[in-house]
Amino acid sequence: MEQPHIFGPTFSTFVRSVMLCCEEKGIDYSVGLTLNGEEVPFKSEGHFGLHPYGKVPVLVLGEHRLFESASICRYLDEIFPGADLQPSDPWQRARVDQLCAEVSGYVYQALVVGLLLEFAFPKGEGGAVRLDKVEQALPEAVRIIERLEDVLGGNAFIAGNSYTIADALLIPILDYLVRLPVADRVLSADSGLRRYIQRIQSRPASQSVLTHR
Ligand SMILES: N[C@@H](CCC(=O)N[C@@H](CS)C(=O)NCC(=O)O)C(=O)O
Repeated sequence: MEQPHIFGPTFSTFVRSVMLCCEEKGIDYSVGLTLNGEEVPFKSEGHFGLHPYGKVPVLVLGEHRLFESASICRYLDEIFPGADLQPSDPWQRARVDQLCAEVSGYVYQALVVGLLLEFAFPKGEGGAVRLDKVEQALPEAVRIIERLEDVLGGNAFIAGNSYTIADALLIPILDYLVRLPVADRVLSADSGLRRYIQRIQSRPASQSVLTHR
């Protein structure tokens, strides 16, 4: 089997999700804004040649090119040996798929676009964080966290009792969230979700991915 290349920077939450799936399954992979060892600048013609919307990640595997993080993770899970990252039961698998879409859509929008990017790439005067934008984003972030608390319930993993692609999509977002100066306003210090984050952060696969800069 050829070695997958994940096209994208390692600070991207979605790139990290695909890296996590590789790490959890023990797949050797390469990662970066490169193709066949050549640099492909972000938003360049070459990048749009790989991804019609100029986003990351893109999976490069032999002649195959695939975008959309959850689709990439599902494909890698199916073709490589190692731990299964999706349940075999159709209902449980559909629930994991639903969660993947929920995390990639609603959760990403509220927590990453609404909040994290405001701190990562401040657009205020003189490069300051726009605190009014942060305040506006907080209620929806709190609502999303409450929803995730409900989904988690008393389980060890976000979709039940085993690690799935949904955890790989979620943890890079939550890992950034807990480092924000406003983290305590979104996530209480002693909650099931906090303990979930710590548990998943401490997995060997997470340790090698979430510490990338
Ligand atoms: N639905 C896509 C979303 C990809 C996405 O939004 N990636 C972000 C990085 S985390 C990106 O490329 N942002 C750059 C941009 O929007 O221009 C997926 O699941 O892969």
